[in-house]
Amino acid sequence: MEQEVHERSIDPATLAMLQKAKEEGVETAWERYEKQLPQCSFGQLGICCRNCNMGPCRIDPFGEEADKGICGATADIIVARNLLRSIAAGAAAHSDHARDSVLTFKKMSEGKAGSYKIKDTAKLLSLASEYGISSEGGSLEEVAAKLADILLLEFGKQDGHLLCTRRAPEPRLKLWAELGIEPRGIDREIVECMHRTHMGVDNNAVHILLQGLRTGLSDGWGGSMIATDIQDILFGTPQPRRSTVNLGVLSKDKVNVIVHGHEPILSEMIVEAAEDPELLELAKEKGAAGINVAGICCTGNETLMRHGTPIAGTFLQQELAVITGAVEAMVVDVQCVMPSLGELAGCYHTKFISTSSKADFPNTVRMEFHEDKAYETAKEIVRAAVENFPNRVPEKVTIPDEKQECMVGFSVEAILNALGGTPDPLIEAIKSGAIRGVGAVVGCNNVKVKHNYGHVNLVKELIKNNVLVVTTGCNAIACAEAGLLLPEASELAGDGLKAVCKALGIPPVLHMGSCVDISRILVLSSALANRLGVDISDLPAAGAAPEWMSEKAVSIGAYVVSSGVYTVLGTVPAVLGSQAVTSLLTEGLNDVVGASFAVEPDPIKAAGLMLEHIDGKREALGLITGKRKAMGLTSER
Ligand code: BF8
Ligand code: SF4
Repeated sequence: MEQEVHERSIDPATLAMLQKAKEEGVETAWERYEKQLPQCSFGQLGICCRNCNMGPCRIDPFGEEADKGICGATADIIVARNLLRSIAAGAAAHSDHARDSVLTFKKMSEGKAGSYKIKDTAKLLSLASEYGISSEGGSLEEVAAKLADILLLEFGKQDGHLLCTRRAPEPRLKLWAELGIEPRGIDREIVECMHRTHMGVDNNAVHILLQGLRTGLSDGWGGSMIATDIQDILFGTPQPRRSTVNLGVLSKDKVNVIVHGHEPILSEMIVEAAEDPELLELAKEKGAAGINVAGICCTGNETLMRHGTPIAGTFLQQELAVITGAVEAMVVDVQCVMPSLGELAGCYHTKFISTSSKADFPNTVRMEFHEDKAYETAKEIVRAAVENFPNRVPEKVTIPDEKQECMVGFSVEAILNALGGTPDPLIEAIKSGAIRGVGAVVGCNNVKVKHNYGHVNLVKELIKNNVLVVTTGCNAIACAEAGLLLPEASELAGDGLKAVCKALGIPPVLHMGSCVDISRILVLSSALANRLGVDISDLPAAGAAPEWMSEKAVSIGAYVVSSGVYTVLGTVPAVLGSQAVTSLLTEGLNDVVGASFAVEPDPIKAAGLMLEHIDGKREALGLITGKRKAMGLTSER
């Protein structure tokens, strides 16, 4: 049965564009989802295997027909192997992005990456000292070159463990060592996943899953962390600033250029090129009032955090941006880019420009982007957008009114700054019970969930219960669209959190960046745990991904839980076909890494699970619990 348009999102701008799509007869992810229904239940349960050409094999979940693949692989083995391949793909995506950042950084240090510069010298020097590089007497570029060399080695490392992991608290490091899951070289972990899941290699579900945890860790405490650090040096460490979000940020009279994908290496240059006097002059000649750059997905988060560039939408709004009829160029690099965009762009005047040597799509204009002539290419891209402005068809243009203000830019450095230089005020607020705990809410949109419903309701429920929320990725954009990233949103928070937010002038939901910036959440968790003299798993903290869809989210889940953070998923991972894997993920992991997953599609119930977990941790730490506080008691005993 066809779903009514209003059931698809809680966001009015999204609904308006879905209605427009319907009237204009263009298809979006929602229609394609309906055509997929009912989705294959073997796939949903994770019990089909195509890892060799004797297959595909599938296991009968009712045990009446095949209970093994042709090679003898059971449901447990097949589910675990499929999960491991997803983790590998997710870790590869984050880490390959990181590699490109470091390669650009290296070229910059050699003077071979024309327009890139060192933007945050303090961060460069602090990383140099962390990695034991002397900055005495050498130029900043020399220091950068040495740092780049050390970081590049992390990808192909054959001996020892990843250096970033040293940022984790001592007890966590010890635990990883005991379990044999300390990540080694980043590429090595990913390659080993592919090897282990080849036909006839690793056939023990627990053994396979441990490699999944290790590979996840090589992403969170490796690739993602390196990407964040290097991007901060090259483009600046985010600081609090204001901006706007949602489809209403598109301009009626300016040239609209959307940057979509994940790598700021490209979007930074586009933002700069859009201010080029020559192109602004050309825009005027073409009848436009200027050039407006807006982001989608995580590359949008990167430029939002560092420049306050507005964001046009989350993952599920990428097609809707084109449907406004007001986008001159949709410029994409890698990850989360729907291949449908090419055909869709053909229904409007939009130029769909792909730029990465790794990612081509149907019906794109290819304008490949290389660091040595980054600015020149960015200018060419923006020029193509400007020249496309006269092709805009006024009758086809509808820009929704929704344009929400937000406050963003909460890097760890910015949070510590807001706290007066140390995490102590936050710790005191947690100890006193003013802040009950910290919730990390992250991840995608997924057509299986009403767009933004899971994100917004879960976060609202947490802040109402005095949980300070840190957010990244599409959750951050969803929260911004709902007005939750404003200091004024503390009115929706419980009294304790409200008072803290008011005193510090911060929103109750802190935007910490893109998905690779979940590494910032790991660093913050370590700082809090170290200050309290405990492990991350002892903190009154919990994570959630209410609408996740991507394999990157699977890798993130693996490293967040292995780092000790209980995590609630809003969409069901393809593991239910194996009782053993399911119970390991939802229970067994507790005994292994001190945290586990839960699955709860209802965001209010999901928040309830997180609160329960947070209260349990408060109690274990001897802190005042919500219940005792409500009874007017000020201490635990
Ligand atoms: O890396 S949250 S839909 S945009 S995968 Fe993609 Fe998911 Fe959005 Fe960013 Ni993250
Ligand atoms: Fe079937 Fe085994 Fe081949 Fe998978 S690896 S397709 S289960 S025979």
